[in-house]
Amino acid sequence: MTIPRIVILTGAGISAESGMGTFRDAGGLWTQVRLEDVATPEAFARDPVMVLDFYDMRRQRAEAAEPNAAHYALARLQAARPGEVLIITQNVDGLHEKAAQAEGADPAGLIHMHGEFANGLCAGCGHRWKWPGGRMTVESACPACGARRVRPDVVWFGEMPYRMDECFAALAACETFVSIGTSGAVYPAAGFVAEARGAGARTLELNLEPSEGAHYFHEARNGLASQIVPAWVD
Ligand code: BV8
Repeated sequence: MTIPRIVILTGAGISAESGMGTFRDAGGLWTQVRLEDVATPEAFARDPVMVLDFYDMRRQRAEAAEPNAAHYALARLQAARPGEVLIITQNVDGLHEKAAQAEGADPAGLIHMHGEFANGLCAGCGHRWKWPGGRMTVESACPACGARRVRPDVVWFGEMPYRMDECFAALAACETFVSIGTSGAVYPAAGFVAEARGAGARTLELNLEPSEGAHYFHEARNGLASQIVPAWVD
């Protein structure tokens, strides 16, 4: 990918209107279950059944979910400006891909820094593959090494997010940084706006309400992503 002129960071809020739920809003996932019990390597080692069930429930919800107007608007922007727009998503729900396929956008313009529900990962040999569907259990075997240590390909707390070098290179060179549907609570993603602004980019927050990092943004528009993102794109 060429150096993108526009870098867009998305979080759970862009998928809220697709029925995916968020983490820290009222009724969010972290109000229902402790992240320490389901989203750390220690939790997986301690109780793999609980962790695998938590992700199975969310994967099934994602498989049934459809992108909303915000996902489609970003995909239209990417299709209209090939190579110029990079989406870095914290989401693992696959909704940006579904929108990109529908709008003919290049999937190379998408970085899943926290992984994807769509893949299985072997905690034994590190093999990653497209999850064929169905439940992921402690009996699931790695197609490469046969080990029964299969986990969802998502980045847990305490693990290094994916493709950070590419993310920071894009933040250092982009003209515009837009953050959509994220509370700004989780690092390193929460630090992206400061990186981009420090490198001279214009920064914009599109969110239901001001995030924890709102003070870093030159401009903010608050409202539902399905309304304010298409309004910004179009
Ligand atoms: C790492 C997995 C190092 C997949 C997730 C103290 C200070 C700084 C950092 C730390 C610290 N203590 C610990 C850390 C590090 C830690 C961290 O940041 N902890 C936080 C809690 C303080 N970070 C890490 O561990 C990261 N790794 O640092 O590694 C390292 C170095 C060397 C070697 C090895 C390791 C890894 C972080 C990734 C964790 N995995 N998810 C999954 O299960 O989904 S994080 C999880 O939170 C999700 O990925 C999610 O995307 C992410 C952020 O949440 P949001 O997306 O922002 O969602 P949230 O609900 O919070 O907010 C939603 C927003 O949308 C709200 O603002 C709301 O108003 C808005 N909204 C709602 N509805 C709408 C809307 N907006 C528009 N329209 C709507 N309709």
